[in-house]
Amino acid sequence: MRLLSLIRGFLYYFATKTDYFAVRFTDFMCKFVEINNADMKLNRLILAAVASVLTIALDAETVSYTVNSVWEFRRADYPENMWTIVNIPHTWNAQDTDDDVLGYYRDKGYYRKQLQIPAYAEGKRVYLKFEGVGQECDVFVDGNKVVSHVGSYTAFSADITDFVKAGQTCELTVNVDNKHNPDIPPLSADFNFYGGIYRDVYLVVKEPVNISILDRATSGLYITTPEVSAESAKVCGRILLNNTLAEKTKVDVDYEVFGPDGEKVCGVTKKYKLDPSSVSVEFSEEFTVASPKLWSPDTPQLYTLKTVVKNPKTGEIYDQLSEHFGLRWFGFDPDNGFMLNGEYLKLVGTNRHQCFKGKGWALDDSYHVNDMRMLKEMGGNFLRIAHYPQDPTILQMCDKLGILTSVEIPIVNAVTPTQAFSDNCVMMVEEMVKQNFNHPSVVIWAYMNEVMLRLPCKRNTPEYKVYCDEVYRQATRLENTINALDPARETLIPYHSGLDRYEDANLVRVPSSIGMNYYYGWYSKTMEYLDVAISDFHKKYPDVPLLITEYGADIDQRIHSLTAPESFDYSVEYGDLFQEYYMKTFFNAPYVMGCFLWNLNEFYSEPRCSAVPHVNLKGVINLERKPKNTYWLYKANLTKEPFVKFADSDWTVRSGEAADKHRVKLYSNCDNAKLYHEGKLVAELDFEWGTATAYIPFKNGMNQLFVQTDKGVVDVLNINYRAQNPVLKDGFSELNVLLGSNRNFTEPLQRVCWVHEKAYTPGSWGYIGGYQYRPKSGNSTLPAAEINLYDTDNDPMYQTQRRAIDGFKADVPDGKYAVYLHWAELTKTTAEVLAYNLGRNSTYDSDIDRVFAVTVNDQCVFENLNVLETVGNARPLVVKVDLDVENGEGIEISLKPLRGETMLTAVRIVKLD
Ligand code: GCB
Ligand code: CA
Repeated sequence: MRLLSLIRGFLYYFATKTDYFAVRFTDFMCKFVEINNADMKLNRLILAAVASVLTIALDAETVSYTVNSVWEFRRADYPENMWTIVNIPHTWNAQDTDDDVLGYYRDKGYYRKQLQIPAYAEGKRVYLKFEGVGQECDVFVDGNKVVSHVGSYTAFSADITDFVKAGQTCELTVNVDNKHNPDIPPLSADFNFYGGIYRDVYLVVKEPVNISILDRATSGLYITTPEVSAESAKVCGRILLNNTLAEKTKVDVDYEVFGPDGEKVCGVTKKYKLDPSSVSVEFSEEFTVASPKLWSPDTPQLYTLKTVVKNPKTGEIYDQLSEHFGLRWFGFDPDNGFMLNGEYLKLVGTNRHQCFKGKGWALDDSYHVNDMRMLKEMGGNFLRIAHYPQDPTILQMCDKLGILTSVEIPIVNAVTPTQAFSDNCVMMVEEMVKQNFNHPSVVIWAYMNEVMLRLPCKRNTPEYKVYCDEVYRQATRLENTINALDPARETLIPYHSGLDRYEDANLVRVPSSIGMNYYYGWYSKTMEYLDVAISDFHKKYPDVPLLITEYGADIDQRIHSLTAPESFDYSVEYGDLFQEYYMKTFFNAPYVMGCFLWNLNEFYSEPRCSAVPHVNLKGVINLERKPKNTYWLYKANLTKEPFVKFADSDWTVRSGEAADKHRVKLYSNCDNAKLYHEGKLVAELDFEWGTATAYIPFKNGMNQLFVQTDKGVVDVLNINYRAQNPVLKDGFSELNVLLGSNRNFTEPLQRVCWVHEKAYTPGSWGYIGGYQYRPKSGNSTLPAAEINLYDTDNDPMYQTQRRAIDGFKADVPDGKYAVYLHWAELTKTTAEVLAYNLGRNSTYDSDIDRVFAVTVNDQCVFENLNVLETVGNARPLVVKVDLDVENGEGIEISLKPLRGETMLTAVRIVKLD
């Protein structure tokens, strides 16, 4: 009882204090109730308290809060009683998209929840709002279907008033299906299609006369800024009202515009009449704002339009809503760039996928917030929200931080030539445009990513012509829909590098700008071809604004290639070459309106089999949001506040030969810096394009690197260096060599440093005979196999091998040793052929028949080893051999072929004494 009256007192105080506090506090209380949902008794007590007070205080307010906690979930293929408790955001694919089994569950899943309807909902309207469910669903309240929705990336709402009772509990069920459906985009894509209720679910309680949330689940207030200049701006507010009463109703609507500092700029009260039982009736009002404070990435100042719907006689408030908007104008100058508020602004930023390590898409808001902060801190002023609309938090953050955006519907790779597919796309466009309408950060609506990539037939066939016509028809329909809904923004279609196919489909002049996704130097050709591609495009279409909607290289931060970095080795060094080249090219070309890195974050893509299987490694931050070098490269070139950062700062345990000089690379926006090694000045460096590099020897053990720039900022990096003496005499401890590989690989957990192979020379170590295995790919060969290794996270260790190898020798000193021999066969793979891999899909021998004998010093370890038979394909076989080395004999591993060629994957030699 004491607790109750305390709550009552609090509520009453806040509720009577101001409207604002009442809403906030109710919101808080309801969330509190939600969290304690499991505790029914406490729940009911609090609800009663909330209800008894809030009927007085809150009958003027919309109450809207998430009902995410304590749902029950069951996969349709599980036994009927196999319900588990889950919280929203939830997906049923978090694990099976990242395991060793190809494929993931794409079928039905059921959710249910005991939903409490607050007592204060008596006499009011009750709604549900879902921010996103993958990908089709039906929603029921106590068995009554209240709404269905198609598509994973947009919100929907339902009026459930007629199916619920205030103060009582109802059963909310959501039947979800994420099966492939040819009429729902995306049909295929380089990301996973997670099933489940993976974004927030809201319960909304409103007065019978209210601002409608039933128009495509928007807030019910659309704001346009048809004219903006430095002197003045025209602002138009369109409000949608519901009258659920059986009689005609008159309302007063107060419109008030507030400036970025909260000052009231203008306002007016309007009188409207609403017919009985009318839904989403539209009214609009225009304002003029003098000397507007313009919104831009440097000054993301937000105005607010507040609307209050009132009873004209009593002044009682029915509903109220405040929405942010920004005042800015923009457009393209195809020769010189994007213009914002009359000034050129090079758009530089990233794309983004909505997933995180171990979680798939089921992310709460804080993940979205953090990603946008990281983009802003990198200096990015643009986010291409590819390939689908994302959580509302993303655009809220972009408005607030000053990040321009494009938003896209999820057509990827291809279209289905059906009316149903086209209709669904039109519906998605409508939802996308309406739901994201008020955000000043949005300047482009986009659709159809690389839609000519997965052709259903050969080019230059009659079927191809039909497909091209269909793509054109669907594209123009989408373009017209967008222009009718929102003529104020630009439009965009992103292409892959096969421009001629888009010309075949007549797509070049459908949208107001073109995006190119370029991967020269990754999937095709050499990176220098980029220059040719962009200048050819601009020459051919001088009046078409060109944006670089994607470019990137997969990088695994554990892999370094010191001698010969190349594409598909996933090395940090190749990534650096690629990214520096691309950045300079785009920054030097004024006709490139913008360039958007693919991608902000690494992301899951189940069929991929690269250095980290199931993951696309092109993120400039990894799956856990640790920045890679490219992130710092951009920060150095885009931001002003002085900073300096060591490259490869996560590579803290390294190995190599004592005489090696090591790349010490720096990123900074300063002019120059002094580099110290163990307290001694070792280099004075000038930064160019934000980078500077020194080559210095490391000593065995800890090496402290310290840098200070002309602006006084500093960075420190401690490297634990495990020197292998070329002549393995003194202080030998261990040697870890990857055969058939030019890569170094550091296991982050065990901190074992694997180094690339070399040929044996007396007094040192290395392989004897054989060749590096390079799997064939469409246009050449690859440095490593694109095969997912079972039962290990150290896939890169096993994706290379040396074949026809006679042996491996290391002239180590006498003593006790453990010698670990690693093998893995890399044969047939069941992986799907990746469309976006262009010519880079690798092929493997399916008929490997390999038997060989292995001896270590004179000890026969295997008389006839058949790795494939022993452990199967793509599985590590690790054998530890104990050894006493005497009389300066060193270690010699010999392999003798019995059938086929010999093969060795890796060797680790550890001195035990
Ligand atoms: C593309 C696609 C994107 C892929 C990317 C890649 O062109 O638009 O969805 O993830 O290439 O990494 O291959
Ligand atoms: Ca799987």
